[in-house]
Amino acid sequence: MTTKCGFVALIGEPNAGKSTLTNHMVGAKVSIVTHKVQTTRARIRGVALEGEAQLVFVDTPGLFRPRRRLDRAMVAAAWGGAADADIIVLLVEAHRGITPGVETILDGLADLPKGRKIALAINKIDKVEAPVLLKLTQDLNERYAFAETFMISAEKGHGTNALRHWLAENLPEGPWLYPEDQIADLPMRMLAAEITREKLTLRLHQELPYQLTVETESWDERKDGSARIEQIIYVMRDGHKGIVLGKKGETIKAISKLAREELEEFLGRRIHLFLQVKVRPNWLEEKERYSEMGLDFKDGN
Ligand SMILES: Nc1nc2c(ncn2[C@@H]2O[C@H](COP(=O)(O)OP(=O)(O)OP(=O)(O)O)[C@@H](O)[C@H]2O)c(=O)[nH]1
Ligand SMILES: [Mg+2]
Repeated sequence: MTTKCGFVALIGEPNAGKSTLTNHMVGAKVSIVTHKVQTTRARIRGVALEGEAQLVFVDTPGLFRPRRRLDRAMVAAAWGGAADADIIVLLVEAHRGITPGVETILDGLADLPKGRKIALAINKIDKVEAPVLLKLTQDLNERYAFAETFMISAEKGHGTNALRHWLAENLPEGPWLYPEDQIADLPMRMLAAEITREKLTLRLHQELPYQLTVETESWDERKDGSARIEQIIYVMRDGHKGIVLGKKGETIKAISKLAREELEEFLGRRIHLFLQVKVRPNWLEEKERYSEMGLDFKDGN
């Protein structure tokens, strides 16, 4: 029996559906998803099996024009993920088409190390009519010679089987990198922090989600099988702290409840979650914050 194994990097503009596709392929939520752009901040690996092939999906931060140190580190992580992968899948949103952002990414493909297969996945096909799709497929393939084009809906699962089969066929032969039952390789404390950040991002408005970060401070196993988890939410201003806490602490209470429920479901046991908000005006310039996020501080210089 010959096994296959390799890395499949999913790249694209923010909001293209990379994390949704990762979760769909893995069959579990390993990467957080929101309707807002720039949700994913670091590379998240999710593992899927297809016949004799182990597909290691690398969900990446969206590619956009970076302004801050954090943005630059995110974009560097995304291109780095592509450069290290065996196969790259570029996700383009069907209803948005070839935006200036997509143009920039298409230009960037030329700079990747040679020898990688690059496929195109037009996502969110549930939002457009067939003629639009055919035209977009044509236009994109004129701009870059993709190894293959797929039309998918990551959310509804349309077209994803064909993509999975093709990926499995095109991965190199080799031993599996992960045990059969492993679906992610993000440390649990990071995954737990991500879940809380997802709830914060969904609940808070405007720029606030982009100006905070969540870290798991402690994780204690208890005799009764439950775990006590303490997390810190770093914000940049006193005013932000007030908003995160909400009137009489209502906001943080609601966020904490949602995060705890999701953690309990994911881990299949009781969790005691304690959230604390700290004002840290300069966290975006602190090296330790980046390593906690799984990003390289240098990349943001
Ligand atoms: N209608 C529709 N919505 C989708 C589809 N795939 C993803 N979405 C939605 O698009 C939004 C963004 O999805 P994400 O998976 O977070 O996108 P992403 O590319 O990981 O975004 P970043 O992490 O910000 O780069 C979410 O609201 C998803 O529910 C799809 O096939 N159809
Ligand atoms: Mg994402």
